[in-house]
Amino acid sequence: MKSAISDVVLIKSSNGRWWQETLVRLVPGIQCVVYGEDAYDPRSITYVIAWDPPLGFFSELTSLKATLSIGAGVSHITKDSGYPRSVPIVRTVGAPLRSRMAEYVSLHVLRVHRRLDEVIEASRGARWQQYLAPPAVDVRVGVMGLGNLGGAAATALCGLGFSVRGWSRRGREFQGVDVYQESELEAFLTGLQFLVCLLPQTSKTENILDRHAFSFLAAGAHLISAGRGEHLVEADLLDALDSGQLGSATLDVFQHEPLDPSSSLWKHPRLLITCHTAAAIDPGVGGEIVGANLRTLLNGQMPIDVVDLEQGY
Ligand code: NDP
Ligand code: OXD
Repeated sequence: MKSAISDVVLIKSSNGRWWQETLVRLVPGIQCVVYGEDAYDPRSITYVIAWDPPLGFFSELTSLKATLSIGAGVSHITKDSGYPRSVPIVRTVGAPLRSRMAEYVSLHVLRVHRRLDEVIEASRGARWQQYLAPPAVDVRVGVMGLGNLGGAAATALCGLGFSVRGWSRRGREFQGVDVYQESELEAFLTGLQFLVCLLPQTSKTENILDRHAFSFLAAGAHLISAGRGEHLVEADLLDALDSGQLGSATLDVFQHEPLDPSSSLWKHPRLLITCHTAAAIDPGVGGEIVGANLRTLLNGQMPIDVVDLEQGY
């Protein structure tokens, strides 16, 4: 490793001390300071490891060489217009996140498809009630975003036998999936019975889950939103649920997290809230991924999971 001694890592996380101990163990010789807890000279900071830094966080970090996002998404960093655009951002991705997201999407598509909530209710009420589901091949599921996570979800859904469509910016081919490109959004949405959103948050994808999008879906379609809360227009969701245009929604991400206990979303009978855990992995595994990316950077190389700041993801 070339330069660990002169490099200083600033950590911004609610779990800052854990990250400090982990990185010092994984990257011998590295100095780490924790935002909000340790004193440091901003000009000495060469790397940042962060989740949801406050606006203005980067303004005095004049020696910054790269930022490592604790998370696969980076909108929590790029939302700051003061982020220095020449400084690369590396995101945290890998097989553990992919299999977690594949589990989450499969779980909730199957829960709705096999009417599990009603099955549980009948069982609790000692009612012998058979709920039959159509064959999976007759059910159209659309996945928005066919990247690391959307790709894993689409592959899992294909494996379960669903008829899977995918929507991505470039519309690149994807095995087993009927792929649509950015300009084909309406054709992609038309007649879907399930819509799964695994897009990154960019200026083009914000508010994409709105009444216009819902109007193309099959009546009573089901939404699973696990990309970012900023994709969803909450008022349009509630209207679509109340009108029956949507049959249910499963939401993992929100504009403000944690979701306020007074939010009406918690109370809607056809809404299931999960708490940004769709692709949550073991912290130790996440630490290993970030540590490996930091070692690559310190060796003077760029990790493969560097973000295209022009595209915003
Ligand atoms: P990737 O960057 O690997 O994939 C993004 C996908 O979105 C690509 O297929 C890309 O198209 C597509 N896309 C981007 N912009 C557009 C657009 N304008 N129109 C159509 N398609 C578009 O991201 P990941 O799969 O790793 O992660 C996706 C998001 O999931 C993250 O950004 C984050 O917000 C969220 N996330 C949620 C988690 C959770 O637990 N809920 C955990 C981790 C991440 P193309 O293939 O052409 O580039
Ligand atoms: C995210 C993550 O980016 O949890 O949402 O990794």
